[in-house]
Order: sequence, then structure tokens, then C-alpha cells
Amino acid sequence: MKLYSGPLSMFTAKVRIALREKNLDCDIWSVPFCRDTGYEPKPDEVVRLHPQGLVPILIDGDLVVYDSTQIFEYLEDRNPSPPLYPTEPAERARCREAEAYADDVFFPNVWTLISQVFYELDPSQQDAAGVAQAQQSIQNDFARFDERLRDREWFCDQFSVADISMFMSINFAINLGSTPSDDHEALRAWVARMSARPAVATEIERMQANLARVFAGEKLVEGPGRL
Ligand SMILES: N[C@@H](CCC(=O)N[C@@H](CS)C(=O)NCC(=O)O)C(=O)O
Repeated sequence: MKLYSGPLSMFTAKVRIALREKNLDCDIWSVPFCRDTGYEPKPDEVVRLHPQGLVPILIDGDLVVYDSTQIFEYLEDRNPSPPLYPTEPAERARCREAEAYADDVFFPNVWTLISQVFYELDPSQQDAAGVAQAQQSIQNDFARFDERLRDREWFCDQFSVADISMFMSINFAINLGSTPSDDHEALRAWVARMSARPAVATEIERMQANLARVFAGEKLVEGPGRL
């Protein structure tokens, strides 16, 4: 298999964690990234393979799968063990819902922080009201997540793709200054449990190193490699 990846792409990081959790080898090809121009210009191959020119894209033989959620589902069908989805139908539905919530409801607020705090270098140009609103929505979600995690170790009845997606977005929020409060004890304990998983720890370390290089003004060009 081959994964088109991005140095700071949290959607790609979801897939990289799933591959490691499932002990799968994979070739990696990374899209260059820098703070001024983001992922532009997009490499021809990525534009050809993905209708929106985004990463991650997984290639397996002649199969092309794009979108991190679709890739999760394909990896689960291809290599069911160890499982990253619950088996019981209702819990499986809850898992898919939590995964979708992380990407489609929680992440847009994190994106506001990324676009205003990370990309906008001039503080006078930042949308302060937009940032404050996003931070409030993030805290409201933290309270919801904390409640859900009070009587369980993971978002569902076992470690799953819901935890992976939630973690990537929550970790970005934390890095951009939105941290769970002391009251969110269950959420904080879950963050610690997630961070201790080798597959997750490796990914955080890689992204933190890339973040430091971007802040130092470097263009990130990761050569082709293996996961
Ligand atoms: N829903 C997609 C989102 C993919 C996505 O937004 N990828 C970002 C990197 S995290 C990207 O390729 N951005 C390049 C661009 O927007 O030009 C997924 O889950 O894979």
C-alpha cells in the first residue's frame, strides 16, 4: 500500500495511526507544506487522484481510496484484526457518529483557530470574535466529551476510530491554546491514555517536530519513505 500524506495533516495522521494500530506496512509519499502557501501548488499526482486535491489518499494495487473515514473503513474490511470498530451494530453506529462529529462538528471550530492563530501571522488581522466563539464551542464540546468519558475508558466500548479522530482534533485544539479545564478530569485522563499509545505517541512526536520546523520558517519536504 502507498499513502499520500501531509507533514501537518491531521486527517492523514488519523490514517497513519490506524495503519500502525493494525501493524500494517505502507509506503509514504508526502505533499510539501509551508506556512505561507500551505499545500499550494498541489502536486499533479494528488490532483489526479483526489477530486478535491486533498490528502490522505491510499493506494492499494489498482484501488484508490480517499478521505480518512473511507480509508478507515477500507482498512477495517481489509485487515479486521485488531478491530478499530465495535462489532455490535448500535455501538458501531455510535462509533461512526462520534467519528463524524469529530471531523464535521468539532474540527471546524479547531479550523477557526488554525486559520486565525496559526496561518494569520499579523495579530491585528485576526478575527478575535470568531476565535472567541470557536474557543467557547470547543469548551462546550469538552464538557460533553468529559461527561461521555466519565464511566468509560474510550469513546465507545473499545478503543476505536472514534478515539483516533477525536484525539487528532482535540490535540490540535490543545496545541492552539484550548485546553480542557481541571473540571474535565475524565477527558484529561483519556488524553493521557491516548498519548501513551505507541501509534499515537509516534504521530504526535512527528507532528510536533514538523510544527517546530514550520515555526522556524522551513518548508517541509518529507522524502518518500515507509511508515
Ligand atoms: N474529509 C477529508 C479532509 C481532507 C483534508 O482536508 N486534507 C487536508 C490536509 S489535513 C488537505 O489536503 N488540504 C489541502 C488543501 O486544502 O489544499 C478527509 O477526512 O480525508
